Amino acid sequence: DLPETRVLAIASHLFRYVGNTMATFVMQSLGCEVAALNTVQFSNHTGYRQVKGTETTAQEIMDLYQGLRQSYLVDFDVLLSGYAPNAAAVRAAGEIGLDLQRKAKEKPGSFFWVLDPVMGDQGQRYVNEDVVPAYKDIICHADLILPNQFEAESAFASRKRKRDAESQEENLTEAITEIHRIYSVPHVVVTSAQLSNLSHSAATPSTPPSVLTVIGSTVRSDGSPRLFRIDVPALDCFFNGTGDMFAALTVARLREAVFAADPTLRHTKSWISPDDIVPTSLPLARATEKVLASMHSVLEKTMEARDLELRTGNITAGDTASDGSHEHSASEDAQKREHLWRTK
Ligand code: PLP
Ligand code: PXL
Repeated sequence: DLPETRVLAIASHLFRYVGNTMATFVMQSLGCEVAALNTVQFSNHTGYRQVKGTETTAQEIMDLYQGLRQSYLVDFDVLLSGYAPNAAAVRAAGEIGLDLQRKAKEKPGSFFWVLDPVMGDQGQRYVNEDVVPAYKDIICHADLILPNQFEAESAFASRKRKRDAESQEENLTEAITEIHRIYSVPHVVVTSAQLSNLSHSAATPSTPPSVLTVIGSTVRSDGSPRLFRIDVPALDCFFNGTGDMFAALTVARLREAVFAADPTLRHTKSWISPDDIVPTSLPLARATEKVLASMHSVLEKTMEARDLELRTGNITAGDTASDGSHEHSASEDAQKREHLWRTK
């Protein structure tokens, strides 16, 4: 019996489950009302060797938002902002977030901004250099940010990272503490990290680690972090769009966790304020546990489907409709497609 959750999702439109294509589907599946404002329309994510399509200019993003506003269509409970193709688009998303916050001022707690600062992964930045300072300028307005390990450590941590394996968790908790302190972001989740000091993981470049770590925190009123850590089994497969799925699941699950923690909120439509949270039932931690459970079961099925597709060209088990020649070319396509992004 949750109240309706209206989400404005600002991210990329792609033709597979990445970006807003992923986020919209996931949030709608979990009962949210989603309005998608697409920052690009691309044939595929930018990790492939070629991309076709168009970027939405910052001016066009603002125009679309102004249109929504002038038609009284901006009664959003949540803003989820993800991939933006350049610094101007990041700033446009920032202005929209600020405007929605201003609008919600009379009803404190009625609006929540989840910001996924999409900049890179696995040690590599895949957006222009000037996108990084653009995010640094806007994250102070967000309620929750969802960097991965690379984004948290390379963009938002001011202190030098320690290189030894034992310090990896410390690097992350320091980065989170700084995100609270310097950027005043009340809630942070580092969506995936590989801590090579875990005894049961063999994290070398050639063997993937068997464990992924998620570390998050909700700030206390004295500014200190209230940290939690969750380890999940890592699958031996590289996925695209996992960050987007994580963000979308978080919107839905956090909303549920907040309302479960305090049933009186059901009627006031309020979001979390960092101060009225009991540590043992931190809604952010409870939501993240659910997010990771969903991630794991979806990704396990995705991996099985991929293996089957590579072998036979069939996408789902039990699909026997296609004839042999068709199967052959479909599996060739799947192999070529993988090759395109793996060899970049
Ligand atoms: N892969 C798995 C199995 C995960 O559970 C997660 C997040 O929890 C990710 C990847 C997230 O990856 P990223 O945020 O770097 O896209
Ligand atoms: O999953 C992040 C993402 C979203 N949108 C586009 C991307 C990427 C990552 O490469 O290229 C267009």
